[in-house]
Amino acid sequence: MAQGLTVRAVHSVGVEVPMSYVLGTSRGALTKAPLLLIDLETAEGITGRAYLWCYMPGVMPAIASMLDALCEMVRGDPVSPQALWDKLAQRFALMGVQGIVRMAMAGLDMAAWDAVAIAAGMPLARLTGGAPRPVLAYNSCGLGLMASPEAVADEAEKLLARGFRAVKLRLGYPTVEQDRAAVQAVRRRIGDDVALMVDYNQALDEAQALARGRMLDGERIDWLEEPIRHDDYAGCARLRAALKTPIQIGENFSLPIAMETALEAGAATYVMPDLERIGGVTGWRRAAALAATGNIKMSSHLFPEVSAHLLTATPTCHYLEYVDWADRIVQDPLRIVDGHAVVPERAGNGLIWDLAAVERYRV
Ligand code: SMN
Ligand code: MG
Repeated sequence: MAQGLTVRAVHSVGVEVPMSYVLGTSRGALTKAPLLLIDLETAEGITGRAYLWCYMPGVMPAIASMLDALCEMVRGDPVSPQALWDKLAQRFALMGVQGIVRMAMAGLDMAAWDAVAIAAGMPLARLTGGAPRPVLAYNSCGLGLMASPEAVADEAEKLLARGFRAVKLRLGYPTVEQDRAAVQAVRRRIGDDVALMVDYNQALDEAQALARGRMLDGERIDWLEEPIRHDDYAGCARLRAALKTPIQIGENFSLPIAMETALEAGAATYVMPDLERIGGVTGWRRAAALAATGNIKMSSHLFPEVSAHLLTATPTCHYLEYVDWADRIVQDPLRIVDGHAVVPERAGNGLIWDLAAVERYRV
């Protein structure tokens, strides 16, 4: 029997975890994962957990302090994620539910859903209308911009361990020929049966995106991700009309309203919302409904542990983006078998901190 829960306290700890592969993006190289670990304590003794990916370690204290401010506003309230979201959105209406306000709210929301699932004795998948099952994943741990196409191909081959049948290559080299060389080197190495996605992280203008997209149209690419500015939906729609390769956007959708606007503009063949930008589990569920209505395939961005649960309840479920960045600080890292994520049967989202590791990587 599920208990009613009330918010008692929110604690957060920043860690910087070494990444197993350096990730060179068109927007800079990532070598360590700055994660803010969140514990939502309830008066009933159940603790909900979540983490935020903070992009740079310097902003973690600001997000932690934002979480403290949120906690002050909802201390003693029922742990009802929608009601907590609505109350905080109302309180922050003048400032705007954007940037780190929205990240902190999303982190609190994910932790609140975890607490509710634990209280209900169910995995988050089941609580949200899905069920634990293998979720098709692509290995996104590496394949950044590198010094030579052969180095990229070597890494692509390593990423096929554990049965992965899909990988994502970061592009945005200075020239179209270098992009093509990286794609062709990877394709030669992984063979024809492995799906290959590419991600520009918004590096191109529309004319460049058209030229590189035409090149990619000849290379059997499964999706072309964020070729141009993430919020240029008209530009994305024009690229989508001009190119054969599917256009993937969504990691930068700020709340479900942005996804709704993008879909209305015809900007995306596929979507891939990010839990800390779309509005936590609460925002994800609305995004999943929009994708279902539009019959648009939906993947996840980062946060594979929580996203895997939610994808089982997402009608147009496509791919889980798999990264191993939280593996070193959790007791049971998300398992991959045969290229699929194994959604744990344990109650909640499955995140339990390895406290010794948290101490080791604490900042
Ligand atoms: C990405 C963006 C930000 C951090 C890590 C990775 C990339 C992705 O755009 O889609 O994985
Ligand atoms: Mg991306």
